[in-house]
Amino acid sequence: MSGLAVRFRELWDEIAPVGRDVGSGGYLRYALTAPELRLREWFRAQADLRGMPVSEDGNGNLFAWWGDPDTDGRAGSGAVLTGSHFDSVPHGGAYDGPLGIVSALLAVDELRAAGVTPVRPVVVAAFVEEEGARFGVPCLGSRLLTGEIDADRAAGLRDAAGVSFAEALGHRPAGADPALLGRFAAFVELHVEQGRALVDADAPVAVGSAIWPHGRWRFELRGEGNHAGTTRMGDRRDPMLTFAFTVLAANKEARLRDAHATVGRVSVEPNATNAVPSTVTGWLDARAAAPETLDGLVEAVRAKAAERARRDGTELTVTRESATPLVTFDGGLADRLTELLAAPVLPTGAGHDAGVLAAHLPTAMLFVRNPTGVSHSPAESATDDDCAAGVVALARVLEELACH
Ligand code: HGY
Ligand code: MN
Ligand code: MN
Repeated sequence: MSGLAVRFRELWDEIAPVGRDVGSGGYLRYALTAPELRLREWFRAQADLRGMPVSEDGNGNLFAWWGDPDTDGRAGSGAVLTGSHFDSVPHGGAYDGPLGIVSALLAVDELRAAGVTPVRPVVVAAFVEEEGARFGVPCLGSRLLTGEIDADRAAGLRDAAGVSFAEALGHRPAGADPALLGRFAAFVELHVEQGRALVDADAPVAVGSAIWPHGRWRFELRGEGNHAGTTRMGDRRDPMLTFAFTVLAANKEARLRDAHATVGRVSVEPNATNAVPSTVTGWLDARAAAPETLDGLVEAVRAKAAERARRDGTELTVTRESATPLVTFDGGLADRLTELLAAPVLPTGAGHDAGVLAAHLPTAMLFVRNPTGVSHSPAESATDDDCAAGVVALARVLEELACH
């Protein structure tokens, strides 16, 4: 194993146990909860070891600065931003998010070891609540920074225990920060691939070309709670029936469109074995290569659910909770990195903070090979050698963008 792969493994092992569930081997790193707060403190300590002041943007996003920080940790214009997120989905993998942050810290080390000094600041970010696993809106931190979500709406988002984002943050989020955003000339996010394209391409690193449009829709189905043992089948208004039909419809309509539809989260009231439910709420995660395909998919699922609700005597409410348009990464930057790295180019169906920032500054993504291709699961993986190749690639990109 290369020296860099050994250094990667050493740094990686410092965070690997944080938030790992003993039972599943997956991670429970919800934004601003104890495990993620420990990772934020680790990040601050690592930045301190590197003499990189850390600023916070008032939304929970952290920024470690290499080069020209003034008193409050902010710096001059033209900074090159990199980094990713620490938070995970429930029982998620180790690499989704943290790999981008650890790789960025090691890329700074590599450049320094090579005697390289940036002429513009290099900034490593840790964005808050990228997965939306606690407060329901993905990329919450980057959406706040860019003004893509209203600070008051974000402040009022609540987790399953009823804790608001503002309470978890300790204050009302500051919201859009155009002055800070204006300090960055580009953003490059390194991320573990969430698929097997790099396995098939037999390459350790790829450059991102686009992010599929995608979003989350809440399907609320209301019926009539009743006794499971005394209520005749013909007398029921059972929202679970409508919900089950909706899930099957989503699967079929997605397949018909070569799109992706997932219902991985459901809540049932009263959620008792011997009670016909009164309410069933399910969340549809829908994604497609083209916006019009996505729109058609969601409308087809909504129409099928509404038709079934009429038959079941249940009431349906569909609410869009978040949406990300088709993101095409900055062609000039992507081309420049593709040529620099002689790497393949990949689209992705996964959302990222880079997908939010891409509307505000030149943005690119690097993907690191994932042998299983699996993500949002304990089976997510990457080899130390491929992670080292990711660090080398990111260091070359940062040198290209910040050192000339
Ligand atoms: O859902 C996504 O695609 C991302 O992992 N947040
Ligand atoms: Mn993810
Ligand atoms: Mn991610």
